[in-house]
Amino acid sequence: MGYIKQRFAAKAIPMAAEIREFLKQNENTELGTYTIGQVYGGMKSIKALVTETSLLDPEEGIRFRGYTIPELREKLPHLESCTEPLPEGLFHLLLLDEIPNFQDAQHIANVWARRAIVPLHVFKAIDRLPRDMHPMTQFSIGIMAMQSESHFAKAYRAGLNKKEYWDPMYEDAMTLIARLPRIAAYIYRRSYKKGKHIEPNPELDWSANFAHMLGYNQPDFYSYMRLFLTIHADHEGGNVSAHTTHLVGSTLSDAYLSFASGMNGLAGPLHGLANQEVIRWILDMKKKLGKTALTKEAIENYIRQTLADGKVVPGYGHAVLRKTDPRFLAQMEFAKKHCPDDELVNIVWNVYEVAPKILGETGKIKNPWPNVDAHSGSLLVHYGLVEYDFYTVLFGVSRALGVLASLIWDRALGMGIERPKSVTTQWLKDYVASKTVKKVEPVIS
Ligand code: CMX
Repeated sequence: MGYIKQRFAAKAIPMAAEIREFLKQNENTELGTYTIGQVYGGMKSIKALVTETSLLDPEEGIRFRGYTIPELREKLPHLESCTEPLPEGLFHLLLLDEIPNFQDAQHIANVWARRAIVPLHVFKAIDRLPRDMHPMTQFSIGIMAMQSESHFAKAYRAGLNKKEYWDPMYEDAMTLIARLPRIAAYIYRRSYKKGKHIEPNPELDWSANFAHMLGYNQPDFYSYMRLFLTIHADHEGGNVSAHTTHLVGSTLSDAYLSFASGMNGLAGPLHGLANQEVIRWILDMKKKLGKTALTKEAIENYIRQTLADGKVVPGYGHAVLRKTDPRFLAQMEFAKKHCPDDELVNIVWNVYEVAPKILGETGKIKNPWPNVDAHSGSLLVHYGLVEYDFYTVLFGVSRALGVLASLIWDRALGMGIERPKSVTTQWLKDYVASKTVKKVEPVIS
């Protein structure tokens, strides 16, 4: 057994016993309350999931295993040539709840490098798809094509004891993470670079090798990819990509089936697709305003027009956050250091100056502040990666780290199949009519 896996087993087996004991004492303890509005409104703020890898505070933003984004940038191991953290180290933290040293991160990098070879049939499956099919659809199909390799599915069929479920789930998750950059880069090169593929460079870390296979070898772009792949990895368990992966996994679907489902959720414009939508929106604004200078006033008018047209301003708002997303701020800090004069980056900053006030004035948007997706596209364009339909795939590669670490934990802790109760509108009307109902303030935390 590899040493990361051994350390995982040493933590997970006692924790499963601890949770069983905790449940014996607290199974019937009441946990909050919720309203009919929340039931219709996407279950927001209802505490109904357990996810160990991260926790989101509406005011402060995400903490990965207790650490904020600035703390992670400071504490996670990095290469001598780069101050941004290695996502390999972040994965160690998410899985084991321990800040790794450089050797630990290197160990994970080596495991992923050894497993990175993608079976030929996966490339063949992708090659049969139309080149202009959206990259997220190709990505999901590529992940599904790898499912034939699932250790979990084979072991389950052979009659695996439920106490052992986590073990093949761990193997599948590690292999899947190892291969995602190659699949993503393959899709990018076939869609946009006439199928001229680039072989991996085993000398490079996971992020830099990914950038290299995409065809971008600037050291600063390597740094940005390390930051990008770290900050997009996890956002507690209720967001659509994390929740879908967990939900599908709760049926004992393997890591490939579960993660592909999560990616189909990430591909929606209200979730991960927003990173492409932001750049599309900014480029449209530039085109429509033509020769008009992009003053703050012109941007303000464009935002008002977007709202008047009944569209969302992409990259703004959040279901949980109520302040500027620290993942936006981390990218802003990166851009101030590396490309403060870039045109699109400056437009993003100008939008940030005017949009929150206008969105706030609508009186209905609960969070007028930017989220992670508001900044990433401008940096990607800066480094030459202009094909914005591809941006959500980058998000997806990163998201694998969080949701697959959680899936391994789900199997180790014996999380049950998800099956919340649904009711009809008539049931709710009868309920309201039959009782003296109490109205409560929805809890936003
Ligand atoms: N532009 C215009 N309207 C917005 C808005 C925005 N950026 N954000 C919210 N609203 C609207 C909602 O559509 C909703 O309108 P209706 O009442 O007419 O349906 C109203 O304001 C209230 O919404 P909310 O409670 O503030 O926000 P939700 O929790 O329902 O939705 C989110 C959250 C992110 C989907 C929403 O803010 C949005 O659509 N933002 C733009 C898309 C985006 O950036 N998504 C990425 C999120 C981060 C990620 O997952 O990657």
